[in-house]
Amino acid sequence: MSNEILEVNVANDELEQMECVYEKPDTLTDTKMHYCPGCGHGVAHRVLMEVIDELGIQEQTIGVAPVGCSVFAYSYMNVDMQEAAHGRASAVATGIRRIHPDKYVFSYQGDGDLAAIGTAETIHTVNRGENILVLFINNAIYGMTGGQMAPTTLLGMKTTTSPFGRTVETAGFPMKITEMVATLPGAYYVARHSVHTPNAVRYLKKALTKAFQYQKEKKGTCFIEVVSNCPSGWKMTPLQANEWMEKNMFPMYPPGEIKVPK
Ligand SMILES: Cc1ncc(C[n+]2csc(CCOP(=O)(O)OP(=O)(O)O)c2C)c(N)n1
Repeated sequence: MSNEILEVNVANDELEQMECVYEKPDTLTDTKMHYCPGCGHGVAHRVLMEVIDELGIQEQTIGVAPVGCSVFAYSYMNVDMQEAAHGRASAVATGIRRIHPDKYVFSYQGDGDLAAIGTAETIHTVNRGENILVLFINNAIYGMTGGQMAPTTLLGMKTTTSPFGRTVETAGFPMKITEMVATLPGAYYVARHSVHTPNAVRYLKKALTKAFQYQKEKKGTCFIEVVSNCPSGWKMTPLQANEWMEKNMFPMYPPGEIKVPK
């Protein structure tokens, strides 16, 4: 239920008697998000910002968001933010972290961004072991531009540019870029989680907390994938999208820790 509906239906004195079960952290602004109902981006934003809030590093954190559905992340995330050109977020984050070695720096990137136009930047950033967190939101399509096929699109998956389903013959195999970067020596911590259940959120929060700790210790690149949904692009209800994601995305992109420090 949105705040607007709450304000209309519930009188102020009734509201005062209600128990507050959740408060938005200071690290999220009051700006209403533009995301579609059920989209994982909004939850991923909240989880990331909750962790930054709990670690007390709001003033020391700088985020980089490129083009994609999360292009307005700077309006929602109440930390210093820098926009990057499509695919270039990890390169921009590299520059920021090198200039500010004592700040916490993250990039927040979609799969079209990170695994298509930004493949080179992604691989070289991790290979150099840059002390940043790369947060990779994989919804298997280009969400913002209308649901085109991405490198992460599943075989047989219908998108606006693969209306009969992705085939190996024309588009190759789904790219498991998270497993690929885990093979690079610069990758210190690599994990894959999701945000579609409370339990999944708990795992992601733990992973993000570790990543910021490792970044403080200058251990190298931390890379966390969030397998996410796109109800609008997949043309499903939010519930159907989450069920479809579990059934179809998880076999290809299984949640769990992929590379952990020895
Ligand atoms: C250099 C450049 N090429 C292409 C585009 C068009 N474009 C904008 S967003 C986008 C896809 C974003 O998809 P993804 O990174 O998966 O994020 P999502 O929207 O799904 O969260 C594309 C191709 C652009 N803005 N700039």
